[in-house]
Amino acid sequence: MPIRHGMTCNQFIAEEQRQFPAATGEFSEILTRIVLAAKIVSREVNQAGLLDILGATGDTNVQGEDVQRLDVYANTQFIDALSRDCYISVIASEENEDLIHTDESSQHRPGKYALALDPLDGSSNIDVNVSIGTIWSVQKRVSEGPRGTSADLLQPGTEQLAAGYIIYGSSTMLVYTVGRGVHGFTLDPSVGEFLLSHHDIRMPARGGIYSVNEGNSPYWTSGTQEWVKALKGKDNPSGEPHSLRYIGSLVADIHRTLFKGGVFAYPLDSKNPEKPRGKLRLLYEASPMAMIAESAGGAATDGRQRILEIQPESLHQRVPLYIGSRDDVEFASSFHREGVEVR
Ligand code: P6P
Repeated sequence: MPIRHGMTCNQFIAEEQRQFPAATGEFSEILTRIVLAAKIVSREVNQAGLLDILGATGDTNVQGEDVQRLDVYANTQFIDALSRDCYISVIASEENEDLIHTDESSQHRPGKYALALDPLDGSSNIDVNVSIGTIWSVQKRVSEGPRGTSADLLQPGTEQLAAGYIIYGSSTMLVYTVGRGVHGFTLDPSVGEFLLSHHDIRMPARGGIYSVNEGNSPYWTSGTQEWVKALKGKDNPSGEPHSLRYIGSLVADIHRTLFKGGVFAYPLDSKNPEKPRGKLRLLYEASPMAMIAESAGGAATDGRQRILEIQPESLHQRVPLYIGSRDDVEFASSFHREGVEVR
């Protein structure tokens, strides 16, 4: 079947698999499970105001953040969809301090794959109806034996087999890559299918938008302050003062950057001394988004090196992030190479 606009995501996954005659279908099954969970979570997110599922649970997660009920729901749906008789052996989720070992009774054990998951990123925006999202990444296991280990997740981002996000916004879109281009699928709720709407998305080489929380500027390094000052002038890749757009929801800010170009950044800041390496997490935020950015012709660094080349040291490790158009990320990195220690 040729790739055509409007084909379902599952049809697309099957067509992509046909490019690999030796494929067993296990990897494709993982992708179709993600599609299923995305449909279920999208339904709840879009009805949240009606189903009294809004609001916090009163718990805090491993990040010390208030857990919203939809966070818990999304985490459960993705873990269930990928645990039962699937090929994932182990999951690292933002919502869980420790590794999740999937269904021990699964007939497919031990699974050959591992999943990193941010089940509902930007959840603080849930109650005010701002777009939120799920971020995911699939790796091949490197450990032996019946149960996955953290080593299966603590691999550089270059080892990711697939990465993607779902943005629950004015429409729900699933955007993913297996390293052969980035493709977007828009959910048609009337038929319950994600339909191919954006084939082979290419990020502009530069853009006129920068996206950063300027409220943190008193806590930035001098390099970051100089960088943002340059963006407000003409001495930058576009030659014009940039516009500032900041939604405060990573998936939404990066989704806009993917299509319009420019740069999103969450720099180091001295505001949170207990988070000495930035706010965003490497395994299930920066690394999957970096694979998407690079597959679309963009770039992603921590200010000094490719995000994809960082060797993770812990499941919930944080990193500074500069991601977006190639020229804009290079420009941002040029202000940060000397060192990333905050003042
Ligand atoms: P700030 C949401 O909580 C999140 O993790 C990302 O989605 C978003 O990019 C960032 O934090 C926003 O952080 O400190 O600007 O509110």
